[in-house]
Amino acid sequence: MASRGQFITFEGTEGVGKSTQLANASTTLESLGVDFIVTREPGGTPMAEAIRELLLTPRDEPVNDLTELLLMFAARAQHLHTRILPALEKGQWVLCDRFTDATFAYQGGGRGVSVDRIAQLETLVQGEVRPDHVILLDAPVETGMRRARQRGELDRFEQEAVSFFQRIRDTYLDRARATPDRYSVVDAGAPLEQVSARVSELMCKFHSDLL
Ligand code: Z5A
Repeated sequence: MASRGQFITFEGTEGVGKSTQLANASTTLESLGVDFIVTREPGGTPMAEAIRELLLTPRDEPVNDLTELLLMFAARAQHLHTRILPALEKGQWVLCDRFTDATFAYQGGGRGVSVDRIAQLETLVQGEVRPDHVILLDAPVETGMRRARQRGELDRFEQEAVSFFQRIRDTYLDRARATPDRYSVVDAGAPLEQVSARVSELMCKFHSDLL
């Protein structure tokens, strides 16, 4: 029977380069002969992608914080149980663009939902499942916002103020300090070649640690 795959998530404030580094990490894993899937949250299955659409679309109706939180976890339940866990059980690695750290950062740090409430839903939906490694791409908020804004139209989250993203960055960094074994904090404000080299190095390390 194949050993369980590694579950690796990519986190950070908007525009820090998660998509770019997921592609870079994929190239490295291919060169190592690792079988893997790439996915994202919210989303990753047709139903969870439909929930993503609900969450990201700017709307006139104010969105209640609890509604937003429950939709994040509804999408996660579908994604985790129908896509992520089956892949891990087959021995595939899972590279995921955001996971529950984003909920602690955005809904917790950003919106002010209590950590206890998020932790209760984390246990309900995930049981003991947590990422094996979290790559936290960290850069000044303005750097990521500038990069993201060059892309054009802003989604419902991207329309928030700098202070919202600053609280998110602070929450991510606090979480990384609290469990340093699980987090790799990468300076995402550095030139692209440097960030990519560091992320590739981490992929090689996670692979060699299992040999
Ligand atoms: N959300 C939430 O609230 N709660 C949750 O639990 C979850 C999510 C799971 C969607 O996420 C929203 O959902 C998100 C949080 C919320 N909202 N926000 N903000 P998303 O991940 O799809 O959206 P995003 O954070 O806005 O990601 P993004 O804008 O797609 O950015 P990215 O993937 O981190 O960056 P990128 O596309 O790789 O790079 C952006 C540009 O910068 C691009 O032109 C690159 O070529 C360039 N780039 C990348 N790296 C560099 C370096 N090092 N130097 C120079 N230029 C660079």
